[in-house]
Amino acid sequence: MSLGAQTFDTIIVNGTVVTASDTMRCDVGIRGGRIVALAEGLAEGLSAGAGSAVEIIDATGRLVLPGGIDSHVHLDQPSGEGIVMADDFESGTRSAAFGGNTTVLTFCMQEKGKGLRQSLKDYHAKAEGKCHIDVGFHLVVTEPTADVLGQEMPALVEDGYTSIKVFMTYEGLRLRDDEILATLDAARGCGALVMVHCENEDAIRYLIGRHEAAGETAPKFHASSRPVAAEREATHRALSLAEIVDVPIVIVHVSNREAMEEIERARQRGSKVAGETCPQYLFLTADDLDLAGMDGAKYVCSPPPRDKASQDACWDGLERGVFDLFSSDHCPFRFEDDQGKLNEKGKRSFRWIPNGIPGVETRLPLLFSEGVGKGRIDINRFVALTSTNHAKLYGLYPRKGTIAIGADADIAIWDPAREVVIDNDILHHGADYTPFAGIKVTGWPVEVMVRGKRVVSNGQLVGQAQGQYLARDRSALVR
Ligand code: DUC
Ligand code: ZN
Ligand code: ZN
Repeated sequence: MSLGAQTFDTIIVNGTVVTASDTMRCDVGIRGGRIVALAEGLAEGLSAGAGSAVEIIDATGRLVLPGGIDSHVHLDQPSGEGIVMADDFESGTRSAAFGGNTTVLTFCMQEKGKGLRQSLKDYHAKAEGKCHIDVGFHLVVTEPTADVLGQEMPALVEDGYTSIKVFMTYEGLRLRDDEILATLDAARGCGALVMVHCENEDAIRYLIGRHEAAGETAPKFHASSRPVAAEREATHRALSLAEIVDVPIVIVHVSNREAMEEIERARQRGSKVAGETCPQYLFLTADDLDLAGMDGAKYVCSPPPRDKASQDACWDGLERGVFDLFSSDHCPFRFEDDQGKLNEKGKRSFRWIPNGIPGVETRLPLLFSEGVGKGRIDINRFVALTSTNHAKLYGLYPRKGTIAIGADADIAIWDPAREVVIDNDILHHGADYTPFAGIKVTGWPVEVMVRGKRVVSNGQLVGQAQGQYLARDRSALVR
């Protein structure tokens, strides 16, 4: 068959193309930023030499995957008095690109006293012109007033902001049960997908107070002040509240088996629930918070990493389909910094250590190496967990999250044999450490393109910051 009439800007040849459902040997033809052909022999008769208008990328021995979509990333977010997040939209999306990602969904916090629109305006200004990959925003509802729920949220969903997050913990952010119900009910009305951070704030506040009264202020007490039961109870409550108003939800950053069981039980009752876990729950434990001096502060995040049995449970959940999403929950703070982990108050008590760790660049290699490489999941499930399911759940599919005719040419080419020891020096985020230092992985993304334009090539950032804001459809889970 002649493909003579076809013209391409770029052809990826000789690679193994992988989607959430298929693995195939074919070339990928790209034109105008989109995938326009998947076939053998697309470059026959063309040469990559000077004068050829077509860029030919030889992917011999490599995997050609949809670019990663990390749907849980915090960038340039206000984080409390005197605390500064380590990544803005420039450094955060740069780091994400080097880690094989082509889209990140970040959080827009509703500032107290402001509406959602005003907060969004601020976040668009922070992101404008700075992003190396495509970006969307989840809305964090902190003040669910009648105006926010009745007017702003439905209008914003129509405008493409189709997901929101609510917190059950952190004084100042947490919503009470009636507020959560009202938010879920409003989301049901307009088709927004609600993500819930499930931890029982009252129990945590009590335990923090008890630790401090006993003089137990080291970083390791962050973990014991936020026990599994506090996450399990809140997970159960969030699922029950969603059931009461009959609306799908996403339980984010699940850290242990008991919370997983709550998700499974809700599904058995007929609820539509998506589950997310993150690298920290597979690769870290509470022992990491118990390092000498203040080093444990590097691992302070919420929910905290648990024990080995919980790690095994989370792997099991990835294998069995309890989890739909594997996200980084990238929420970076510098360690040696009085505006970061080691702020003055943080040195006095774990209560003041900012919660969150960097991980947007290491998410994919960690799961590829320990998941696919060790035979726990296959490569198609890897693609589903790290890209396709994020696109489907957050209204980007089929434009994003797959390699198919008509999709954006968002592609990561992987060297499946490259061995890398993770070290902060090789990463591109703004943090001064990585909690995953020392882990040896096999498999690394070597070329990354967004809408057909290379962003990372041969270990270098190339081109200008051309990431775009993504207006999104409603979630496949609410449709
Ligand atoms: N929740 C998140 O989702 N990210 C970082 C901190 C937190 O509590
Ligand atoms: Zn959270
Ligand atoms: Zn988060």
